[in-house]
Amino acid sequence: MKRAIVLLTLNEIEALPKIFDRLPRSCADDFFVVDGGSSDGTRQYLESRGVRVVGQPKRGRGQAFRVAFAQTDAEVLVFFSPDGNEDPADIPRLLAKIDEGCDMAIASRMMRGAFNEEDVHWFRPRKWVNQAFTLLANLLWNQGPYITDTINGFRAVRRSAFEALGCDADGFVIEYQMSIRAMKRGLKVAEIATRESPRMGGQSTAKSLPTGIVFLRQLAREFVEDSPS
Ligand SMILES: Nc1nc2c(ncn2[C@@H]2O[C@H](COP(=O)(O)OP(=O)(O)OP(=O)(O)O)[C@@H](O)[C@H]2O)c(=O)[nH]1
Ligand SMILES: [Mg+2]
Repeated sequence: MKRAIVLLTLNEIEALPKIFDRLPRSCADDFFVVDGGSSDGTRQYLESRGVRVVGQPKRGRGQAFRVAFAQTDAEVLVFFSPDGNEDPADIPRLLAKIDEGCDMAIASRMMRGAFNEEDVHWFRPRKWVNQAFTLLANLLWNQGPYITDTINGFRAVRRSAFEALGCDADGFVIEYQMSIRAMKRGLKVAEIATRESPRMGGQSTAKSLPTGIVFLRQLAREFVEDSPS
């Protein structure tokens, strides 16, 4: 089964060089980057390391996922964001879950044994909001085992599953849409416990309030999505 590791970048020049050499590239057949339009030298850094960098017609992580699938004939794609939040050592663990037969494997920051960036504080607004969206999705659509982190982008996805989901979200809500639709279609989703670390530099582009509103709107849209045939 052909596999690809895909990095998703938007202005990650501060963190990327600290992570790049730790990527387990030998566990995949293809390796490339989808870049959302970096202007800080991210693209130049990657090209100087001999990496294929693909641009996007429009900014947004949802766009980036679709560009990634169109760029490779790999049957499994694992998406990695090189900003410091994610541990490269989890990549082979996600791929192993796919090998065991699941359609999508998510690195969970919420399950037993996992660690969320906010767990160092008692006040965890982002985690709680994420958990509320996750609870709603599970209550509304999940007939299988509870999915603890429907939102994390660090995941491996089979091409057949991605095609069955028909996801059209453009931005940060793409992962939530993928998780919801995987539940609706009864796909097999597995999770591994991960440790989320802080950003190593650069800027987040996921602003909490606007992102929350987009998530609510997506939830409403998923109610009216035609049932899959
Ligand atoms: N290809 C692509 N990547 C993007 C785009 N927007 C964000 N990213 C990348 O997606 C990853 C996640 O974005 P972040 O801004 O870190 O969002 P976050 O992880 O919720 O926020 P932090 O907690 O600050 O890390 C990073 O690696 C970004 O560089 C985009 O439009 N296209
Ligand atoms: Mg991040």
